[in-house]
Amino acid sequence: MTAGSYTTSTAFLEALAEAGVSYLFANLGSDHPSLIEAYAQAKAQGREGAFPRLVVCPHEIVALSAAHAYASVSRRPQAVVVHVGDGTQNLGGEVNNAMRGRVPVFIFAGASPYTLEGELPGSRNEYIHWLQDARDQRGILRGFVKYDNEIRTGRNVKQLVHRALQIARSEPAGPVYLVGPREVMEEPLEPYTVDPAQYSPVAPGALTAQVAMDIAAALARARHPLIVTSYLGRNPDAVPALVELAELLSVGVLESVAFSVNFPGDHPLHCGYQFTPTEQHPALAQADVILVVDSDVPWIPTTSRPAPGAAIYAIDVDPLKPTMPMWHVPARRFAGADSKVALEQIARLVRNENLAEAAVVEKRRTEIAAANEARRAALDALERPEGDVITPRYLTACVRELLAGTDALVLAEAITNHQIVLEHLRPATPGSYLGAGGASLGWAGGGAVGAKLASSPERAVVSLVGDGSYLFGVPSVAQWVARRYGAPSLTVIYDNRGWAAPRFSTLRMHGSGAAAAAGEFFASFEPEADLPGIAAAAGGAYAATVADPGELPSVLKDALAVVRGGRSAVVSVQLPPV
Ligand SMILES: Cc1ncc(C[n+]2csc(CCOP(=O)(O)OP(=O)(O)O)c2C)c(N)n1
Ligand SMILES: [Mg+2]
Repeated sequence: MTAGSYTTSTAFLEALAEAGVSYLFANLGSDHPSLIEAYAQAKAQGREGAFPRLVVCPHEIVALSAAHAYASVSRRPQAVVVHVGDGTQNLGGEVNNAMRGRVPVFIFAGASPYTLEGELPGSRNEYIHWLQDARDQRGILRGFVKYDNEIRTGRNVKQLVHRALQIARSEPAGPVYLVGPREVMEEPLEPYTVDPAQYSPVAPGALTAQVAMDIAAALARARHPLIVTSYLGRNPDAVPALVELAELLSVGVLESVAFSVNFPGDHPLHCGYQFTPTEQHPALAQADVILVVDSDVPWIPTTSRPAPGAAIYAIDVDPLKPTMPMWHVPARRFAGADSKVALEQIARLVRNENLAEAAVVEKRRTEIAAANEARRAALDALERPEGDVITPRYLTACVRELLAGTDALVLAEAITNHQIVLEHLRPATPGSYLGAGGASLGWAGGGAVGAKLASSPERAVVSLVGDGSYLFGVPSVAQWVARRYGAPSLTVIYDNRGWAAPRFSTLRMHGSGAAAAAGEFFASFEPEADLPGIAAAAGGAYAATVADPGELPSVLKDALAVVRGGRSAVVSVQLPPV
């Protein structure tokens, strides 16, 4: 390879940067010499800015989680580079998180060279090239990405990158996957350009006039209207649209399985949060008209469901969810639309057609606000330790006090404590709270790195994670990357020394079974590893473990001060063990 040569890899990296990708979270291998060479040449030529910044991630889960969180916060797609089929498999369930979280991430993996005897530059020259050859590399991710393709020539690699990113960014946004064999990535090219403006994401969709009117009229006529949402707040600009509609008609809002701020947690019309309820939710039972907006799990029918006669309308960027083999909501109308656009349309109709009856709206507002105030007061009363034991509710209240009045972004991977975290944190600022959106644990470790890189230096990134989730996130790697790239964050471990979730699931199925009788759920981590110590060893983090409720506020305060000083901190908060 001569100095200054321009290859498929050069064009590939240029196209990513031209499309707005700032970071390439990379785990490299024998498939990437042309990428490494392209970076070195760009540096030698003073053209580094023409490529995304490369962040070395010694585990793929951290790379994808970082790209995912960066893209969520910045609302710009980010890229991940992994090693052939093996690195692709190491992405694991994080691809599911990116898909379910509807986050635009571009994943590239090299592929084993397809020539054996030096026929082309890039041909096999290491033993590993035989062993890494996979029968259907793209098939590994096909169930989890919106688009996959192979780069077959450098001559149109830019078009392919832009097309993949156009698909990734168009709603429902999601991951895309390209593979490129070594020979193709080494191919010499004449430099060329493609206009990224020709690959903009599909414009947001609106409701038809008829559907908008049907929904506006139904909400206005209802005695007990309710809005249920899960991920409308992925777009923070959609939150004011929901607030406006809710206030116009005094509609209560229930956040179900929320991984973003969809509605301000302190709003009088906020009817609470639900994840896996064990009882019927009163607002769902009472509602006669329900508008489900952007939700995968608006309720769990076996436990908590709407009344049989309720009129249900569903507006979603992804109304039928074909990526979920089984899914249904008994709605009388499904509409595919952007939630912000749709809610603004409905609110406009309510105003223009004078659909809101002032006396009814005011009476309902008072009733809902009173019920919600009572619910919050009952929760407030639970915000205390039980004797000398820290409870998850007390811990979350301490975190809320710690962050009050500061610019903070909370990442949540609190699992059985998800609902408690939201009930006591009550995040109100759009974009100030983020979860993976999917079902695979280990997101917050890398997520905190990506979120911090995407945030202003003043903004504190604070992860609230289960001890199991902390370990799934490969904390040694996440903390190393955080230090190396100057992305400090505070991690608070809801440390119950094990997995409460499978214990909970077993007891719900076999409450009086043998496992319950024996108290054996294979979920305990005793004797526990020194979880903060992992972060100290790998990333130089400030490490603390706290069991005394009285000490908790000051330990958290000290840890946050350390983070503000530029160093990560991990605090294990000892809760009652599983
Ligand atoms: C990658 C992955 N593996 C396994 C699971 C199954 N799982 C769901 S919750 C859970 C336990 C999580 O433990 P922790 O983070 O400590 O939260 P806790 O249950 O204690 O609240 C497990 C193992 C999963 N969701 N994802
Ligand atoms: Mg746990």
